[in-house]
Amino acid sequence: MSINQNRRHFFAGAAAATATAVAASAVSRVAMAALPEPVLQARPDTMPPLAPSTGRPYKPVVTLNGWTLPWRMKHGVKEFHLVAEPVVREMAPGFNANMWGYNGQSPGPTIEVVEGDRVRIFVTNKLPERTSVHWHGQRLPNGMDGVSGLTQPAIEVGKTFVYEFIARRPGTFMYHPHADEMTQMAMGMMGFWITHPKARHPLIDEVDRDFVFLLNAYDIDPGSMTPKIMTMTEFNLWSWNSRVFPGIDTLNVRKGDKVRIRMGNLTMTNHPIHLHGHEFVVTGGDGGPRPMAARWPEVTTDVAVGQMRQIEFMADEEGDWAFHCHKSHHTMNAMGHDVPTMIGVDHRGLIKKLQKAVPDYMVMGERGMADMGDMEMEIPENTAPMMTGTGPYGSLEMGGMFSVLKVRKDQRPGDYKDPGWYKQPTGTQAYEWTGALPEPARPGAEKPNLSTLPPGPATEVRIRKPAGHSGH
Ligand SMILES: [Cu+2]
Repeated sequence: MSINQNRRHFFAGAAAATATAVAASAVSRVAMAALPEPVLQARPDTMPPLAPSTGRPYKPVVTLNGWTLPWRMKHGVKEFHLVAEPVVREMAPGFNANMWGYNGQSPGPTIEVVEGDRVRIFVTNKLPERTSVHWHGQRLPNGMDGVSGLTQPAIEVGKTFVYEFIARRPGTFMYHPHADEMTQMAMGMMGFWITHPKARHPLIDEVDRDFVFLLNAYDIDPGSMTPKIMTMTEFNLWSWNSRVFPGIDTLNVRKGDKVRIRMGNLTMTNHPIHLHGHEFVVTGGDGGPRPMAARWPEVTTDVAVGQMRQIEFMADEEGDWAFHCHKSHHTMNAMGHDVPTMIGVDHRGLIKKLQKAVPDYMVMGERGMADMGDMEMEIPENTAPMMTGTGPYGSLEMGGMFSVLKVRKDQRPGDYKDPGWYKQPTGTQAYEWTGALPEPARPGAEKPNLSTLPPGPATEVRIRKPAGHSGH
């Protein structure tokens, strides 16, 4: 089947899914009462933590640009209802994407339970194709592992399946389909899962703030809305919870808070996540909490494909601290790949000639890429600017996997509101030197005398510059 035929089926399927949604509402109320009513979320904002109303108490997490799924307690079982369906996700203000997700958003809602809870999850498939849900990292009966074809038949379009197991070990987990995975994850189907410890755990500290998000990536051409599902490695949007900077909310904390950040990587490459101004320790991963002897201070931790990492630190330095992936092309939004390096090339004469033919023509990268930050160049509608976001001192020249940890002494406990930009106290900020500049001393005297060196073999050196970014 050609790609074009696939795409046609894809959209025909989407129409079929809408028809299914209408049909579902015709099901009798009695039949529907057997299932918890699915809760949908329309907004991409960071929702306040969801305090547990029933069951064992715990301190809830905060999902960056996301939310936690409410449950109902039925005869001592926590019941959740996930609906797999097409959604429109706002990836950044002014930039929407057609995705697949759960309960109105991509990623799906975070599921929070307590160690020892019996959990029942209803999964309704409103996608145009079959699916399943795999509970990544959990101890559970084999038949609940959600691998379609291996541990269960796939959930066909319009069907609802039930997963049920006891959350046996506390930790940081995620969920995603194990059916047509490349398509369904490229379309945004994934979510976070936290199992809180049932009592004080020697390796799990209590924290004041506990943030969670998934690392994900999409390939959406500038000006279009639907991810290219045939893409395997060459993604052009690097996101946290399907948001790109400046669409990613800041992490707002009180000075002196103990902070935990949990991340899971469902992209197809690794991400060295870097925090400014503080050292953190990696306190756990997919396999559970780390033994104390395996914890040491870091400022960057690499999160490999399919891994979860939880980091913890004391937020004891006030300010606005950058928090981002350290692969520099992951802090940029969609762009063309085949751009030569133009630094130092003076093409003023050429531009004039070109602008006669193409009035809007603009050269990229003559003084680096910083011009892209406050670019006036026209971009297609529904496109996230490549490097953007404005701080108190101008353009940040960032996109993609970038956010800010805001540490304030007057941020109230439990308050997650953005406190605005930090005002550096007088005398604590880099400033312009306006005095005289002395000639720098150059090490000219130590230059080797080339004429006294023995002649080397005559070798022709060819420099081949890398083209494209394969292998990142
Ligand atoms: Cu990255």
